[in-house]
Amino acid sequence: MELFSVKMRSSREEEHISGAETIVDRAELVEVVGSFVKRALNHTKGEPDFINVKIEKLKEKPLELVALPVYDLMTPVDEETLRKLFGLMGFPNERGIELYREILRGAAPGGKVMRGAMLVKLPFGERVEPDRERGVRVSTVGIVKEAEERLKKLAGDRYTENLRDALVLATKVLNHPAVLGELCVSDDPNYTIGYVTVKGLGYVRLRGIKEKGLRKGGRVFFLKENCDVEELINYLEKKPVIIKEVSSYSSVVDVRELLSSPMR
Ligand code: PML
Ligand code: MG
Repeated sequence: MELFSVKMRSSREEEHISGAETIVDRAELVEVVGSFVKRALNHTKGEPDFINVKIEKLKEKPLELVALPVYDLMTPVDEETLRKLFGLMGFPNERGIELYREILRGAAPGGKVMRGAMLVKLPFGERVEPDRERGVRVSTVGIVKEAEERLKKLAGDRYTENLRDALVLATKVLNHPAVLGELCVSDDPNYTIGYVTVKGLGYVRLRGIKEKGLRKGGRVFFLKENCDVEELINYLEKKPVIIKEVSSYSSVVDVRELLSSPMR
């Protein structure tokens, strides 16, 4: 098999609109590029004036991972829920809430949306990403067709392309030993589901993480104190990862159910 990484990003007047990427076999390349361009042209954030599609042949065999278990929290999220999830991660709750609010304001200079993630380190949660405008972009990931189909089946009418893409990225991120968890708020104004991942638990989908219509969003990766940031960034950007299997999808009514999850 000849595998290729395909990446798309679009913007208007230099402001990021959307991005997508995958890893595909040579035979699927043309179809996938077409679908990415279509996606860029039909984004709810508006019409781009710049679309960049990059195709690269993989030089190394991808790391094969099983997707994180998904817990769909059916009750709307509030800051108290987020505090509990930061607690599970072992991250200071109040600093977590500050970062969440920073995302809602726009975490790049001037209140703009960052294209990539903030990196914050224990013990205090100071930001350590080298570029505060761009952040750190997770890249070179994909999911095999069978796993995608399985996720569709498990999630049923709660499946979205955003969920698929986010689960793939989040699985790669949390797989790194120095990552404790992640917080994500979509920057799509019409998409109000976000998530938190927690090491040893999984991916917790959070409904109503922002007000509908808000054109802000972003990600934070929570890191252990001894994390080698340069090595982590290299892994997140360059290491090819492909999701081979999906684990589970369960509904949760109260976040407290997760505190005693058998996974922990
Ligand atoms: C994004 O827009 O980049 C983030 C999407 C988050 C998806 C959350 C979910 O549906 O579980
Ligand atoms: Mg997005």
